[in-house]
Amino acid sequence: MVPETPPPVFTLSDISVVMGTRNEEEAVGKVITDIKNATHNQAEIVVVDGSSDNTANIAEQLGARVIRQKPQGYGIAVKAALLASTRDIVITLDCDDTYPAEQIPEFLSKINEGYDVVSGSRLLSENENMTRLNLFGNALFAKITSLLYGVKVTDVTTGMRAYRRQVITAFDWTENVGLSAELLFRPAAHHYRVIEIPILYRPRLGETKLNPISGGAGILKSIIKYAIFR
Ligand SMILES: Nc1nc2c(ncn2[C@@H]2O[C@H](COP(=O)(O)OP(=O)(O)O)[C@@H](O)[C@H]2O)c(=O)[nH]1
Ligand SMILES: [Mg+2]
Repeated sequence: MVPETPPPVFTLSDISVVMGTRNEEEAVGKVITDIKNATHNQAEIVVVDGSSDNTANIAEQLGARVIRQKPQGYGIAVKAALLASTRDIVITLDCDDTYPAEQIPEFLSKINEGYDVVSGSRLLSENENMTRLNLFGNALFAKITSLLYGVKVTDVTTGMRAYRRQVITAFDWTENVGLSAELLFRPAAHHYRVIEIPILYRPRLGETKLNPISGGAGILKSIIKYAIFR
C-alpha cells in the first residue's frame, strides 16, 4: 500500500502578512511591530500604500515590502498585496491596530489542522469596540451570507483572515469595498474548508477610511451579486 503523504505543516516563516494602508501614520509603527513580534520576525510583510503622509516610509524602515499606488479603495489595495505576496499562507490585517496580530499563531494552527480559510470573527468574542451601526450591519451581512451561500458565519467583513495560497490563486477577485466578504463567500461556495475563530477587536488608532453607509451598501451588493451570478 502507498502511504498517504502527510499534509505539510506550516511554520511562521511560511506566512505573508498583507495590508492596504492609507494615511495610517499613527498606527503603522505599532501594527508592524506587533506582526514582527507575533511571527518572531519570520513573516514577509507586504503593504500596498496609497498615503499622502509618512506611512509608506515608516513601513519600509520597519522592513515591510511597500508597493505605492494611488488610493483606489480597500479592495484594490488588498488584492494587489495578496497577489504580490510570496509565501504559502497569507494573512490579511487592517493597518489601524484594531486586529490582534498576537493571535496570528492561532490562525496558523487552524491552517495546520487542515482548514483553507481561517476567519477572525469579531462577533464571536466580547466586543465593545464596534459602533452599534457596524455591529448591526455586520450581524445582518453574516445572516444574509449564511442564508444565500449555505455556510454558517458570524462575520463576513472582518479584515483578519488566513488563507492557503491556493485559495487566493483559485479566483479572480473583483470586489473593492466588498473584497473582504468576497474572500469568504466565494471559497465557502466552492467547498473550501472555512472556519471562524473569535478575535479581539481594539479601538482604532487614527480615522476610519471607509464610510459605513456607502461601504455597507457596496458590501451588500457584492454579497447578492455573487449569490445570483456565481
Ligand atoms: N492603499 C489603500 N489602503 C486603503 C484604502 N482605503 C482603506 N485602506 C486601508 O484599508 C484598511 C481598512 O480601512 P479602515 O479605514 O480600517 O476601514 P474600517 O475598518 O471599515 O474602518 C486600513 O488599513 C486602511 O488604511 C485605499 O484607498 N488605498
Ligand atoms: Mg479598520
